[in-house]
Amino acid sequence: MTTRLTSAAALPDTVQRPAYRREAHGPGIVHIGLGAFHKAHQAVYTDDALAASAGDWRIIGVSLRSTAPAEELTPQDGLYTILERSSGGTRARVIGSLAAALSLRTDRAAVLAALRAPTTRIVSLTVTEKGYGIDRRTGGVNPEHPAIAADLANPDAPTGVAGLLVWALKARRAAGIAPFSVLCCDNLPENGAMVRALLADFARRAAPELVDHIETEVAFPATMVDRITPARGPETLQLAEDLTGFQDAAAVETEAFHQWVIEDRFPSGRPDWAAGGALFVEDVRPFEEMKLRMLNGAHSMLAYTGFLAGHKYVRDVMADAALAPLVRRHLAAAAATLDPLPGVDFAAYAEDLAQRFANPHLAHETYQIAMDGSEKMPQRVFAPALDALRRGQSLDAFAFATAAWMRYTLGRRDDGHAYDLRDPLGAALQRDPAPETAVALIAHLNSLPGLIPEALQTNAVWQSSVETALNTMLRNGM
Ligand code: CS2
Repeated sequence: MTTRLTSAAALPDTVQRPAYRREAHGPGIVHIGLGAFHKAHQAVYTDDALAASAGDWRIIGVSLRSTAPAEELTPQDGLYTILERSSGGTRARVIGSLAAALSLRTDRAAVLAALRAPTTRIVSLTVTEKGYGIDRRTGGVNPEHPAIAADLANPDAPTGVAGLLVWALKARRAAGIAPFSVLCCDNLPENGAMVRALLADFARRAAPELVDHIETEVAFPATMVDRITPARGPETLQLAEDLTGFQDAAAVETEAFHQWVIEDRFPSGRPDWAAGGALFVEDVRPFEEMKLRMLNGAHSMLAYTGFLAGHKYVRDVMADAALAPLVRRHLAAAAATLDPLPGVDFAAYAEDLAQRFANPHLAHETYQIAMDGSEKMPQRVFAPALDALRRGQSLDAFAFATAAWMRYTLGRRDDGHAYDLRDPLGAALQRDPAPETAVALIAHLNSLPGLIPEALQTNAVWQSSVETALNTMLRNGM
């Protein structure tokens, strides 16, 4: 029987391992959202930074609800394998940047202590779009979000992102400890400013004396993050064991490509993430728009169409001769809504994306990407549609993607087989009885407050384009 991964010492030479003495580096980051994406992205950049330039920047990883990441990682002293899968083969690498893995549910005191510790100079976040509890209409908190509601009622026992961070910033300020920088790594537009507005609004309701501190003294650098990282498949752990010779309960699969563009505002310092290839810029916005509209927009479009057309994985959609051209059309339409970005060729970026989506070694489920559509469609599809409208460009690609998402919200396939929507708005999206015509379905989704922009709803070209596509999908099947 193979032994469990607990040390990098005995790994075969084919496996890249931490090129630094782990115990010589103290923690400097608390990361909230200890999922596959963090393990395949920020933790890898930090591993490179520690190897290149040292520093006390190891990461204390925290899960807010699940206990699984801590249970998998703690017996392995925080070590885990990433499998980089491309046409060139699979490369295994063991990452050492995690100093500890905690769960808020079972390690509450340790999490709070880490957030308060003067050594913590950055708190980074990957909690997915729905994890924050933002009301997109106001930019402030959504008081109906479960964690926001719980934490506003009981700010001294926080459970969600806003509650925890405001609690920690307050405790630090009272103790004379400088605030940490807050680094949002989720696929949200202007993610730094968005989280700042969220925390300021939470504070306005729970700790008003802190609003000014949050707005003027805490840094919220914006980021664009990219690495396609599917949920772990049944063969991931076996593959990790085959390549490393050790049993690893925490292995993740990802692609070879990775990108991180960061606004360089870290008053209390930061790791040398440029060593791992991170790009530091003045203004992240153009990069983030490009990525949200092209990669994520096309992803959502192909997830809804692909799932309903019976394709389990993204790569299967790209192998479908009817759907692949629609994905390329979407990429081109999204690119046309962007201002030129010096040094970036959008056509080449689109081609790279099509290749990445087609990666035959990545088992990325369309159903995974289809999740949380109400949180994703605004920045991925509606925002570029509004820009296309302003620019007098065709709306067809965005209307088609919207029709596919609308069709998906019915929660049943063409053959009647039902599936779970997995969307925080779930109950509101699905009306009972279900709308039977395209017009009725569009009217229902248009009526949900703050979801589909007015300017689209009142535009006759948009309406008819969505209706035509949706009618075809309903009558003829995806
Ligand atoms: C995907 C993203 O699940 C999704 O919604 O579009 O997770 C995507 O894979 C990443 O943003 C790639 O960087």
